[in-house]
Amino acid sequence: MATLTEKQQSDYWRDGYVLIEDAVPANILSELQSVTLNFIEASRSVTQNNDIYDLDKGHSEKTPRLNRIKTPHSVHTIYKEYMRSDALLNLIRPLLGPDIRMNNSKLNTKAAQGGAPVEWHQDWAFYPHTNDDLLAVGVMLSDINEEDGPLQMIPGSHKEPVLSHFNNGVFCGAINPDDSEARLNDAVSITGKAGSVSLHHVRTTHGSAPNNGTDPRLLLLYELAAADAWPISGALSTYTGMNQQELWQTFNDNMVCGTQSVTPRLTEVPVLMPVPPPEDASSIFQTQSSGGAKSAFA
Ligand SMILES: O=C(O)CCC(=O)C(=O)O
Repeated sequence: MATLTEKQQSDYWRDGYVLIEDAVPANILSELQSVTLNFIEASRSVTQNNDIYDLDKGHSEKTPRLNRIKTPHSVHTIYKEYMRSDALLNLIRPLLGPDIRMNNSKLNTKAAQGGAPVEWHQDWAFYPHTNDDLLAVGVMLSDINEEDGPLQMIPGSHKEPVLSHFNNGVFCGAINPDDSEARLNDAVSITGKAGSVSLHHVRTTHGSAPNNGTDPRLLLLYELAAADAWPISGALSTYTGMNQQELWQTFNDNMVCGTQSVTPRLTEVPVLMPVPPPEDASSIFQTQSSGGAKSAFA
């Protein structure tokens, strides 16, 4: 079973990301793939965004085109089981410690031949916490080559300032591509075979171009946090509107391993709240488009 080597750990802390090849056991990978393809099939009858699907432009019964399956862990147990398996946790515990909570999951199914880009951003701008021991796991469920719109990262950006994600005074969830501090010319593409896993730090600048390949680009993402990283109130829409019982229940339901801390660890982290919001902040795609983010990929 894959574990995170010392070298992979030091690469992660140096670059703000790391790629682990052949990380998903074959039986789990094929189940994740077949469940995901079934969800894409089932989207044929869906005509507008709902709790499960975020549809891409041009979606139809004949040609399903999805941006994303919104919260895979809540629609099929396999996504939750893999998240809690040692196959995955052996890669994460060396970086986040023994107590880990999931904030959210999503499955970005970037449609073939033009599926939507994700503009450059730092996840931290969307959900600041009391410390920055958070990362996103990207599980490749399809082979992802350069033409498929792979994740791209800016090495070392997790140690640099958090950049503006605002447009005309509104949070637009994207860095202006003209911002020279973003160092977009340094971008590295994270390509690999299905079953590879990437980990990126919550402050690493990343984005992805449209999918110009012939198949959907399937990337399952888990947003994980050390359990003593508490979301700063008002930042994370996942928890907004919950009463204290609901919040506590959700935190505990979302524990991936270990126990939920009640003593947030406060560190010296730069925070800028993601408000005022744009007209539609229901997902990163809507935040970036309704917030008028300037595209780096148009
Ligand atoms: O799917 C991608 O290429 C990027 C995903 C991402 O960064 C996000 O959803 O926050």
